[in-house]
Amino acid sequence: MGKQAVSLIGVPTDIGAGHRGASMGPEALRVANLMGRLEARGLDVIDRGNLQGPVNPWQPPQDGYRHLPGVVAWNRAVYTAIYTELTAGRLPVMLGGDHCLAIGSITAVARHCREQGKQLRVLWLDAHADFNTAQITPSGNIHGMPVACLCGMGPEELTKLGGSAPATAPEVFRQIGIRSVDEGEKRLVREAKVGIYDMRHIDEVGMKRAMEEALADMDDNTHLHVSFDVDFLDPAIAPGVGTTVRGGPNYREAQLCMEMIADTGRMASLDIVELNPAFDKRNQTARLAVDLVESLFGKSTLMR
Ligand code: HAR
Ligand code: MN
Ligand code: MN
Ligand code: MN
Repeated sequence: MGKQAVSLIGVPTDIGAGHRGASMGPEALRVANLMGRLEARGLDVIDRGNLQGPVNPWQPPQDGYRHLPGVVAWNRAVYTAIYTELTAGRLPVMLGGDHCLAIGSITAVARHCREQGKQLRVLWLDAHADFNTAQITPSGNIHGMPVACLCGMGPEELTKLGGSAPATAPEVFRQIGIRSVDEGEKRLVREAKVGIYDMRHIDEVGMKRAMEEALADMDDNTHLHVSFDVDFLDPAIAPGVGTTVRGGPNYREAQLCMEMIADTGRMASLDIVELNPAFDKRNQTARLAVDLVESLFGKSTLMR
C-alpha cells in the first residue's frame, strides 16, 4: 500500500465566531508542527497554504445572522478546496477557523460520498450541538448553526452550498462530548434525532462504550468525517478556545476517543476548528490538538 496522502488547508477566519482570534488557528497548528508530526507517522503530507476570504467586519447580527455574506464567501472557498482534495484521492484536513466552516467541508464530503456511492458518518466532537437557527440563536453567531445548516435548516446560501439542500441528514451525525445546548436548540436536536453522546452519557458508561456506540454500524463502504471542535476538550487542558465549557473529556479520555476512531481505519476527512491562540498559553492547546490528531492517524495503534 502507498503512503496515505493528506492535504492541510488553512482557513484563517473567525467570521462565524463570537470572539476574535480563531483566525490564528491554522498558523498555531503549523507552529505546533502538525505537518512534521504527520510526516513522522509515514503520511505523504502537503500543506496547501491558506484559503482567502473577506475580513471579519465585526458587526451585530442582521435578521438573526452575524456576517452571513462573509460566512457564505468563506464556505464557498472551503467547499471547492475540500472537494478538490477528495477528488484527487487525498484526505483533507481543514485547519480552522471557526466551526461555521464545517458547512463547506461537510457539504463537499457529502457530495463526494454521493458520487462514490459511500455511506457518510460524521463524528462531531464538541461541547456544543451547533444546531441553532436564526429564529432560536441566542447570539446570531453562525458557528452555533453548522449542523442545522447541513441538515437543511438555515439560509439558502448555506443549505444549498452544494447545489441542492439538504447536504446531508441528522442520522449521519454522532455528537460526542456535548454539554452546552441552548433551550430552543434542545428541542430541535431532539426532533431531528441527532445521535447525541453527551458528557452525562460519557460519565455514566465511559468513553469506551460511548465510542463503541457512536462508531457502530460502519463498514468498508463508510466514509468517516471527523469534525474536531477543540472546545470538546476540558478547558483545564485546552484553554485556547473562545467558548470554554467546564466538564469535558480529560487527556486520557480524549486520547481513547481518538485511538478508537483510528482503529476503525475509516477516517477520510477531518476538520480541526475553534482553536483560538488569543486565549492560549504558550501554544499549549495547539500542541495538545496536534498530539490528539497524531492519535487519530494511528500513533498508538502501531505500538500495540
Ligand atoms: N450555542 C451558542 C450559540 O449558538 C454557542 C455555540 C457556539 N460555540 C462554538 N461552537 N464554539 O461549537 O451562540
Ligand atoms: Mn474518497
Ligand atoms: Mn462547534
Ligand atoms: Mn464548540
